[in-house]
Amino acid sequence: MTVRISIEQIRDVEAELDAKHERDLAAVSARLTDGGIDAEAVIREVGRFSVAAPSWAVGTGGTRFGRFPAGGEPRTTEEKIDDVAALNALTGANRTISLHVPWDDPKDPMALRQHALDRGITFDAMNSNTFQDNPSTTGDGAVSYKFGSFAHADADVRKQALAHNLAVVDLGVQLGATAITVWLADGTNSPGQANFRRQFERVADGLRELHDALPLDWELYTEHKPYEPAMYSSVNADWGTSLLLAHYAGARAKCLVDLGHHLPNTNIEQVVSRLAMTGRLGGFHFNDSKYGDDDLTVGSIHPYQFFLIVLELLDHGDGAMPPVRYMIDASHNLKDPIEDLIQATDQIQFTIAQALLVDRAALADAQDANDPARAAELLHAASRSDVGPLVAEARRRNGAARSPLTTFRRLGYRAAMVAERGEDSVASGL
Ligand code: LRH
Ligand code: MN
Repeated sequence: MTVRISIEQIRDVEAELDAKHERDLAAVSARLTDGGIDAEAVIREVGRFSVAAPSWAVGTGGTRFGRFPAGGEPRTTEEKIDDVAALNALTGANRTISLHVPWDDPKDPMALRQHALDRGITFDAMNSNTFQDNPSTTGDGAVSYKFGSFAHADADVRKQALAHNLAVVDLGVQLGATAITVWLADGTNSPGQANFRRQFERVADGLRELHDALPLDWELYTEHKPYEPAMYSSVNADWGTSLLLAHYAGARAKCLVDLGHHLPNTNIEQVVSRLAMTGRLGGFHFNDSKYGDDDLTVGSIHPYQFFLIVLELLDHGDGAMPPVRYMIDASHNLKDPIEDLIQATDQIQFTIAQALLVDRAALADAQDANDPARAAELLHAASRSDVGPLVAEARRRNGAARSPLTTFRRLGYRAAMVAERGEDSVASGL
């Protein structure tokens, strides 16, 4: 495997952590065992978990007010895979990459597949793009997505949007992927601009055509979002609409929950519970937000909400993380993109370990006994636990780093990439 960060390098750099890690792990395991919790089971479940890295977030993100490249950014999809492989070497929990077409538009998919395989990386859900006019997605400019794609009043635009999505599926098949996520920017910017019902029906028809054309082992994910870039209405604005669209599209259509795609104060953990209950919870785009779709680091603003979301997932998975698609969807405007993905993955691993400490049987008893204080005590006991040594041990057993961000810096990966790729290399993406 030709990953630029090897297990040996990590072991060497982290050798000084061994003694303290052993002590901390023994102490935490003993405390949990006293509390009737199987620390080994927590370590195994954290070690089993993996979250896809978005190809569009290994470069620096920006806003309409500016973009400040980090230097040494990946210039090709191959280099993006190299960076995800380096990330995975450090976390042991980013074993897949999610591509976004045409930001990723490999000329030789089989060579790209081999490039990834040689680095222990496989391809997760593909992402189509009918929210920008790109020659390869608009039939060389034959159409424009300015007024939408699947929702567009013009059948030629809808046909082109379907053609683009089918091309993304075709590429995914060559890469070994088995799912496509469809996020549509389709909507309106002013009252009266379009008929809500006809927009919905056109999108539903388009998604059904796409669903029916999928290979039998594939799934389709509808991703809802209340606004942006549409500023008055979005066709797929919320989880209810997304569920309606999935039902309409077909049995292998499910809903993808991007945590940033909810209006302030939305109870996202309840949305997760509802979708899971219907069997149509397809996956996640993990991130965090303060105001809008800010694409900030997972758990950096609302860590307790994220804990409650993971707890709903464990409830749905009967004590384990259910087999849905986990992806990070973030935009790194100021932090080094790889460092931000390390912190996001670490926060997810940490939160899974904490949520696994919840005594779910006792919680159910407290709920049945209408004892909210007792219930809160059970959640607090878990969410206030230091599970760091368990997470570090899970990573160590995966051949990864116990202290991934410090080790990333000490290995000088970014400096090596700046030397190789240049100060001003820019990655395609947001
Ligand atoms: C839309 C979104 C979607 C992606 C894009 C990069 O806001 O969350 O998932 O296509 O970000
Ligand atoms: Mn998203």
